[in-house]
Amino acid sequence: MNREHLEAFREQFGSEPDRFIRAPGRVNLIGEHVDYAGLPVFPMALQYAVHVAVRPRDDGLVCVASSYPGYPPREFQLGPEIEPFSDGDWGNYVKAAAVAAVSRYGADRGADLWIRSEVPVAAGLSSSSALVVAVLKSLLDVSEIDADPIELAAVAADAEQYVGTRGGGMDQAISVCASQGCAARIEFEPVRVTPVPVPDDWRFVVADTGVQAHKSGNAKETYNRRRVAVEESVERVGEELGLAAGDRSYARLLSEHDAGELMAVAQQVLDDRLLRRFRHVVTEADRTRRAEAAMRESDAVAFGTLMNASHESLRDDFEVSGPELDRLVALARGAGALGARLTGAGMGGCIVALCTPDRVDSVLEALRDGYFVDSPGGEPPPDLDQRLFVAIPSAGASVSRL
Ligand code: NG1
Repeated sequence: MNREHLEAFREQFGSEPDRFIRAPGRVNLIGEHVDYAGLPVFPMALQYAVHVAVRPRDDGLVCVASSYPGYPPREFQLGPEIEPFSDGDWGNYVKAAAVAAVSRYGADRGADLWIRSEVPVAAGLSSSSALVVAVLKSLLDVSEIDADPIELAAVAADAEQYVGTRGGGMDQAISVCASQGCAARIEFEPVRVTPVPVPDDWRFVVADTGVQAHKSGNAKETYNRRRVAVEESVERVGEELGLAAGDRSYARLLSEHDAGELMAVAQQVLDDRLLRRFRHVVTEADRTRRAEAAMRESDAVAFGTLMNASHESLRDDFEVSGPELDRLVALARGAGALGARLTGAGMGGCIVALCTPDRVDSVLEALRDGYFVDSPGGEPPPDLDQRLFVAIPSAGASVSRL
């Protein structure tokens, strides 16, 4: 709990909250743009979270306000039909959670919610999913509904589609199910979460380009187009391999063929654009599996090398990097990071770099001086702590009663 948060709640609603809900953002270490292909990913939850101060209401209204500029107060009635606000309105993330709370769990009690987010918005650190998970947990908690975490993760992932992005389920699963000190392998269909302890001497540095990729706005089309390309490719390759329509999944293809065989078939049936999207997914699946093994063996050099290859694939084959992301990646590598890559959907947002403890300061300094400070010896931006930091693998969402 945070005093300013409490006071902001009092000022907005004229009463006291009786519980706080916390849902963390995440940094994806590897396994990018493959969750919606049904393939495993490997993120960890951050020390930064969305916090909600909550007080139940008995009139069925959900009233929500936030500290974030540009996120004005919103209110609506809980019920079987909840019409969205206009396209791009932040309140739609709240409504997404409310629709799921009512339709999937029968929640019937409204609430006053005051939201404070430490997760940079539209930076590829999953601020949107942390918000959906935090509100969903809040609305279930006031209705005294105790949800199974794995089921909640899947419900939150479906819920977020209400805003129009056809995302995968990685962000919600890690925000709900993360374990302190661990990354996690997340598998899909059905969701499964396997914690993997992060070695004590590994440091993941996160740096935010400041280029925002709003998935309820400018980045939605690009993201959805990538997903369509990924789905179209697997359909065509699966068909060529004689699989029945319902069986043409990446998981099925990869269980029966190695990457070389799949690429040989793909070359016959896909145009250049789809071939590159397909190659990203197939090679990223392999990198993700090997990266998990490298973490289990504390092989930081191998992990870093796989991160580098992931970035190259996202830049060249998947085309979701950009000059700012490439620049941060180059600065981190140049200062001694073992690997660096864009993290999250891309098109802006953050990079993540792996370093040994003795290199952390030089990597932070290189990023700060080479990107965040305009001129040598100049001042960094006031929010530098949230834009450049060492990620601490943190626990999943939680509720605390006052
Ligand atoms: P971010 O980084 O939060 O925009 C998005 C998707 C993930 C995943 C990644 C790319 C949502 C809520 N999140 O994450 O499911 O596909 O892109 O790996 O759509």
